[in-house]
Amino acid sequence: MYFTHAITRLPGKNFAQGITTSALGAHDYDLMLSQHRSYIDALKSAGLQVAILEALPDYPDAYFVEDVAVVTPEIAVITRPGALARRGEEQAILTALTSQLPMTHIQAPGTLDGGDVLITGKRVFIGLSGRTNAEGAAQLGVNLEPYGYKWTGVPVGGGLHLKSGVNALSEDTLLITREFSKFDVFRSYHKIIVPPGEEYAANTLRVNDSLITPQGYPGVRGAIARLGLEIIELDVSEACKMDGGLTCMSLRF
Ligand code: CIR
Repeated sequence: MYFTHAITRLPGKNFAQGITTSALGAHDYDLMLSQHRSYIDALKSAGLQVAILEALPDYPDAYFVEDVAVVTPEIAVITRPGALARRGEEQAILTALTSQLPMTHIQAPGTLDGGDVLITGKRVFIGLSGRTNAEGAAQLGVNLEPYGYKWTGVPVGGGLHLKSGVNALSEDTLLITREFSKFDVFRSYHKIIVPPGEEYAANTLRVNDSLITPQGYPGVRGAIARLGLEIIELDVSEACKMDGGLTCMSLRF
């Protein structure tokens, strides 16, 4: 969880044409840009050097860069996004990562979205979701095993991604929805269970000594404040309308 770099991508004017299941009202591009700028500022204030890539007009969801690569200190695995409309975004991340790390790719028929990949230390939980299939999960696992990682598939059920419902606040503490907290695979972790109605805030991002959390979830804020880390609250209403959140908008390494 100690990172030095992040990659982000600017949302495009057509960001509202991305995939969404939410009906949370009208979209506002200027507001999206200013919220995205605040997000970048938060990453910088947590100590990261932040690359900002240009918007991709053909891919309105491309600013959710987390989904197109899984980056560990040892290797970058370029994904094969599960949504057809997003297939191709992964090519556009290559140049940003090429100089940094050895690289490998998820191959067809595997599909994998980075939003389904939760890494704590050398443990990797891979959500089996509408976006990530068993083949994609296994390919990621096999690519990481040589570096000492152990992986487990986790059925995601109705949500978009695994990290829509569970994220690591430290190597042994998870912020987790009640539903995921019942899963045996998470039994050895301390768990902070998000209060009912605050499930969106399970997508809280630990960066170095900061926790970046969505604004407007007082129960989660109160619970995570006890960890003694700096809390940065951000309004991410526009990304939320597109089914995205804080982890989704960057790659950290
Ligand atoms: C999608 O449906 O793919 C985007 N609208 C949202 C992706 C959010 N990404 C993430 O949770 N990692």
